[in-house]
Amino acid sequence: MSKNVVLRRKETLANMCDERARMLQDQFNVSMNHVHALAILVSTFHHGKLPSAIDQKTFAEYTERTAFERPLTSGVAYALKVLHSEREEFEKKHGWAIKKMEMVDQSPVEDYIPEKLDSSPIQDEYAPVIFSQETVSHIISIDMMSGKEDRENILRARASGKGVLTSPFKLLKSNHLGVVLTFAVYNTDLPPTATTEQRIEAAEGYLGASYDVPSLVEKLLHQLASKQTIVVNVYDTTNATAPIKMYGPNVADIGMMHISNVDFGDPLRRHEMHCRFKEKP
Ligand code: WA2
Repeated sequence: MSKNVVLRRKETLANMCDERARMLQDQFNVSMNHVHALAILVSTFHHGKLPSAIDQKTFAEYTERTAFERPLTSGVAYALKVLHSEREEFEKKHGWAIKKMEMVDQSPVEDYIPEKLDSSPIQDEYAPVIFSQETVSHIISIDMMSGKEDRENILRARASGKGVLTSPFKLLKSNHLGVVLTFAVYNTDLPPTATTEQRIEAAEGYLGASYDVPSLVEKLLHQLASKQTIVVNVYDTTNATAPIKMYGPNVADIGMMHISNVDFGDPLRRHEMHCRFKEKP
């Protein structure tokens, strides 16, 4: 190949990769803004009204009807902050026990039955899911603080007041790696200048969205008639020495490759899109 042809191919690959990375980033950003707005909706109409104007039926209907506003998400849910001293009253009021996420005697996907979950052991506090979109109704009553990734996300979301993202992990009832985005919901008297301690104290719950990355990126790339041309991989490169593949086939590490950054809005996480041509010209 002449030097010029190689240069042109490099440029084409870079442009295609940047375009796809930008699309993914933009769609993620759009859905992140709507998840943020849902957190404000819960604050206004659940915590801000007595009696609450939101129950599971209302939440399920509203989130289903506005699902088009949250591209790439597979579902949204709301978990309440419950201190141990409030647990008994909470469980009596809802008519169910707070469950722990770890599955006992269940194969992860096929036999996943929430009723089989163990009731949560005693903890300082819990984050049981009280509202969910129908697509993730299997997480209702589960303490989200009993899962490592969900717990870290909740702690970071309420301390920062920002939307935060987990590392990729296997979501419940899914065969794929996914990520969870979390926004804390605070009681309304939280000043904008609040300290971390005040934020933790003022937290009332956590609004989260789950992203089934492989199927959603697949859908996104499908809209571009380029699947014959390039191979795309998406990585979480937060730990530069141990990148986690979130999407794409195993490909031989040879030939021309372009790396585009993907910014999902959480400064603590790094993501990259790696693109290659499918075959030599
Ligand atoms: N949502 C859906 N599937 C999951 C999951 C999750 N977390 N965790 C594991 N599989 C209610 O941050 C609060 C959603 C957690 C929000």
